[in-house]
Amino acid sequence: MERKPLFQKWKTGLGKTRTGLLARLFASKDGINEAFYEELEEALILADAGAGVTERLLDELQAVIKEQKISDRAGARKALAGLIAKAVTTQKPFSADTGEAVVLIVGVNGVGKTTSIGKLANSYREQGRKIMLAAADTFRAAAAEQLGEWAKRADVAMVRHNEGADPAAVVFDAIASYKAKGCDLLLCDTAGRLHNKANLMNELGKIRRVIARELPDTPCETLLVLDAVTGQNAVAQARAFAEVCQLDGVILTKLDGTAKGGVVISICETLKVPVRFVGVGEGIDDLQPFNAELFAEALLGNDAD
Ligand SMILES: Nc1nc2c(ncn2[C@@H]2O[C@H](COP(=O)(O)OP(=O)(O)OP(=O)(O)O)[C@@H](O)[C@H]2O)c(=O)[nH]1
Ligand SMILES: [Mg+2]
Repeated sequence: MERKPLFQKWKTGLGKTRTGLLARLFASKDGINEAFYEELEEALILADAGAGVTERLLDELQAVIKEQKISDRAGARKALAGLIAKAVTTQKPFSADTGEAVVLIVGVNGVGKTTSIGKLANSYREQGRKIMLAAADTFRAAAAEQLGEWAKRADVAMVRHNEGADPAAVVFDAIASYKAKGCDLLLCDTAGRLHNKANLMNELGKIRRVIARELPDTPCETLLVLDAVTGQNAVAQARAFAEVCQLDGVILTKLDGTAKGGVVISICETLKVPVRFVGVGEGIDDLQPFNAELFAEALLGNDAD
């Protein structure tokens, strides 16, 4: 019952990827021949699944096709969707979904950190959670104002300091307010930069230490926000972040504006961390919890649903 609208959103969100080579390839009535594998390889590379992932998926698909004696492209699509879903599935639930949690949002400039926090705050508030936002991006002018706008729209509380303040001090005060108000989810915005690794490491390390000290029994996850439009560069960015801080998951934004949806597979495979949410637009409702099966089906352009 609920599946249809969500699936529609995914289909719209993955619009550019879907109407591309992958969808056309599987819609073809031709059988499974040499050209099929060649075109599939090209389509997966163009969707930014990455060379290594593409090669492995093709090998696995070939084995399944042989084993199950699949002879048409609809069957191949189903088999590939299963393989892709398996590659991007995580068994570990998102900590905020299982109880009280702190979520630290990191990522380079302009990827959609603040927007994603606004969407997350709204969605979890709608689910009955009590949210506190920490405006720990004290680096960029107007960053706190921007988060403040989202706090207003999402109808949640926020703690901020002045520009240039210590981000860890903002988080410290946000935790005090979080405790006083009886909140159960703290979302922390951070400054978007990676140009100075030592600084970033210090800043994030300090924030995590404050959280560990002030909320020792609350799980804390760091989510890296990546812009899907940047394709394989997003994977490189993720590697760079993984070098300086602990990463627990990814939010992949702007999936609505790119034909590079395959990058999801690449991120899961290379980083070994789950994609938790995907951004499919600029509106407050345009953030979806990541669903492996729906993603795989939408990516391959399954219009049967
Ligand atoms: N189309 C689309 N646009 C998005 C999405 N997520 C964010 N944006 C847009 O991306 C732009 C940057 O978003 P911000 O949330 O300010 O990004 P940020 O990472 O906080 O940026 P800095 O704080 O400057 O590092 C805004 O114009 C957002 O509306 C998405 O899923 N789809
Ligand atoms: Mg921001």
